[in-house]
Amino acid sequence: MMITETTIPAADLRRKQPRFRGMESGHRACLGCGEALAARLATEAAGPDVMIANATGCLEIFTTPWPESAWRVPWMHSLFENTGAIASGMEAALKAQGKSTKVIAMGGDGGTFDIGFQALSGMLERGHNVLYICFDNEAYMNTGIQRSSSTPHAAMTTTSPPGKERMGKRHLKKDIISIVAAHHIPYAATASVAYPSDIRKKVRRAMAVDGPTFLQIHCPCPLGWGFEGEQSIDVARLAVQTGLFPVIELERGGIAGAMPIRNPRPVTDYLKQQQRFRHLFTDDTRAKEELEHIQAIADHNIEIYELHSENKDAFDTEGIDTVRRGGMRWA
Ligand SMILES: Cc1ncc(C[n+]2csc(CCOP(=O)(O)OP(=O)(O)O)c2C)c(N)n1
Ligand code: SF4
Ligand SMILES: [Mg+2]
Repeated sequence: MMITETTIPAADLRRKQPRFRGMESGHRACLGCGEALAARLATEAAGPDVMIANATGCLEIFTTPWPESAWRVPWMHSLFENTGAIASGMEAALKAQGKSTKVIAMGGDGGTFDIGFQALSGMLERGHNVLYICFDNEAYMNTGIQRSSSTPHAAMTTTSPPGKERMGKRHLKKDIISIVAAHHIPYAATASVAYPSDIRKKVRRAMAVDGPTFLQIHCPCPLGWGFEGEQSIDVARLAVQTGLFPVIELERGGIAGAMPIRNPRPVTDYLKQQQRFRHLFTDDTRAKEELEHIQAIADHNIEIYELHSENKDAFDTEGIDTVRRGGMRWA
């Protein structure tokens, strides 16, 4: 067929043909849910030729209230503890049928750092061709905000309340990306909902790898962290800009890239936005010490990943595309 000149402007064409959406709107997530945004961005970037295994958790619950579903791709609910095993089986079955459909496993931090960790480790070690995405909102949100091994030090949850004994969670956030990278998988990365083009780039990169890949996306939870839904992106961005959530890439266990921080912000800028840290802004004598401790954690991250950017960089925390209030800013 001859392609003839069209009178429809390209912008109109783009509007008439919206890009692929693996997860539709109209689900039941809270307003400003970081996890919902991250899942939408990731499935958009992955495209239609995927199958998803999704662990129990908020994402699974708010997208599939029987008999409805927000998913436009084949999707299966797995248990908390076996997402890695289910995804491995799906991949093996597709391979046996000679199909190239990519399997994506999805889980919250509880389902990934804690309960599903054994199956995840096995999946990575056996080299399955699966992209595992962890939506890290730093607690077991779906069951009422219990602490997980991803909950940051000093955060208040229903099972780590501040009191006489301690100021919120006593332990440190588990360094899951290093543990995953220690499996020497081809590609592992962290990302944040504040930087959507970075998420898309990393999903596409992982999709192109024939082997296990892992993406940890930092997803603020307005309900569990205690802030208004409209602040989600600001809070997510501050986690990166303070150094508390380093955005990095690893290949075969070694650091392959990092998003530099142009103007590192004090951790208090991030913490004071959230009710889960409100006990650190009281006249309790332990509060100052905890704030210093958290600042030391951020400084350590900046040092070990060499995140301080001395010059303007197109891909640093100020240069790269981010979501600003009132709409997207695209390069
Ligand atoms: C083995 C097991 N333990 C506990 C539960 C109850 N449970 C369902 S969802 C959930 C919280 C999920 O937390 P996370 O994985 O971090 O996902 P989020 O809801 O925060 O997105 C829990 C504890 C379960 N379904 N299975
Ligand atoms: S509780 Fe948190 S993670 Fe769950 S739907 Fe609401 S905002 Fe999202
Ligand atoms: Mg969680």
